[in-house]
Amino acid sequence: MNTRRNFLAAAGLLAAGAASRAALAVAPEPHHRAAADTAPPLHPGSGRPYNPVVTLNGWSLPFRMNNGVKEFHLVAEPVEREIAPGMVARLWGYNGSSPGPTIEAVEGDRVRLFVTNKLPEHTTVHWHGILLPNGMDGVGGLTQPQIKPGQTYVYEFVLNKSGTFMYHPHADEMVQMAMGAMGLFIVHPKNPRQMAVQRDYAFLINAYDIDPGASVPRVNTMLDFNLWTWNSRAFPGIAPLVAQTGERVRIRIGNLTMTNHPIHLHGHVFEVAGTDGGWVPKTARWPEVTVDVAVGQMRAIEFVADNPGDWAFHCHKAHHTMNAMGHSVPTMIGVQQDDLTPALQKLLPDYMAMGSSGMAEMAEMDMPLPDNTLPMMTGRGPYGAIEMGGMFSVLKVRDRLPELAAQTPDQLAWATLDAFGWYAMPAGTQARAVDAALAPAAARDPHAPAPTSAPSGGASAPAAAPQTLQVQKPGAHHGH
Ligand SMILES: [Cu+2]
Repeated sequence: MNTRRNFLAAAGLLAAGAASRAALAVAPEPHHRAAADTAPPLHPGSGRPYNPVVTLNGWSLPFRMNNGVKEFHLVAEPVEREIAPGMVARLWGYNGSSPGPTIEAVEGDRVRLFVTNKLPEHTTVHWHGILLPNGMDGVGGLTQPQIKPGQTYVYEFVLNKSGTFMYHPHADEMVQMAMGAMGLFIVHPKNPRQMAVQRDYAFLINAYDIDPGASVPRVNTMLDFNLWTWNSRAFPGIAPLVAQTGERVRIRIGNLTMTNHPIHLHGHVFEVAGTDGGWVPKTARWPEVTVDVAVGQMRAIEFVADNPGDWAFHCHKAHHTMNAMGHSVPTMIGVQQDDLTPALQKLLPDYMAMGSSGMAEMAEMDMPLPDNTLPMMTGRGPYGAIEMGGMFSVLKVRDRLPELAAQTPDQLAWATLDAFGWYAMPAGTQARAVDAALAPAAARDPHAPAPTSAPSGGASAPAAAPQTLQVQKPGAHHGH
């Protein structure tokens, strides 16, 4: 008991250091979770009250109170992560998952974080965005010795600011983050009524370069990643976000990739309510439909879910809403491949001509893929293939959440995409096919030169335009 008290006293004063055997004896038993579904929000059983977040396809790390200190135990280790059904990646993470579990605490809390290294190389943990004593910053070589394999270190500091933060190694950083070692660190306001929302979602943006058929990321990739993920999940593996009409929704986003991601929400206008530095004063917010989250940044967006429907929510870099593909795929639009296909199929029986009129056909094709490989574009909605992959999900807003109406909002938060079906559009509110003759003629710039009959492209010119573009009649009224 004496040893323990001495350790606890010392921990507050010293920089992060290797935990003694006595210290390890008091470290909380580490919690593990390997499942990739969304865990229910973890309501605190002790400590200050707060409204827990829902981590998309993730979970929050249970803690214990020890003489007023909130104690967590992270274990850095190799993990297996299902990126989406049909593909499992071998990554590095914490406590059984990549990303590691979300750490939730409250402004004013003193936290004690034990870190055990079960990776094959040394590591550290940097608490990204949190203001703390220099010795707790987790930069291997600069503020502490590296945590060698098998060692346990302890970090301890007081959280003096609420907001959305992250944790990740600051040791062999490029490799360890390319392998998926990272997590969210949420600090809730001391007053649970401050900044209260009905739904509080959180996820990290990450990216991997995993060859088709492989399961271990290439760790030397700088920019040319091929799997664009949220919480190490790609569409259709990313959980939907759910809200009831009128609810205030917060989505917290942290970016630990090597590039920026313009995150775009359909059907709603949001405000950036939180940045790296904390909360944005209400008077300083402006309306947005896309928020660019730069490398190393955190953003919390907020909006009232006032528009029922199944709304796309995705990164607006188009190649980030696709799964792994060869970058050397040539552009084939307009190329007639009919003659080539039989010849090539003699050599490559699985060969399919693709891309002559775009790539949409690929979403419907049953292409032969190597094992453990996701289709480039996938996911099915009520009207067919969604033709998406990567960083794409759906915000499902309903006036009433029928099948689950008896449950609490908290319980609804982790509902899956098919838990309550697709949005039924009210009559007359959906785009539909019509007879082209009913449409007004397309307006044309009167000063533009008349289109020539023979395109200059010669043999490789695109095939005839689709029928719908040929309805313009001479003398018809030109739109204005
Ligand atoms: Cu992106």
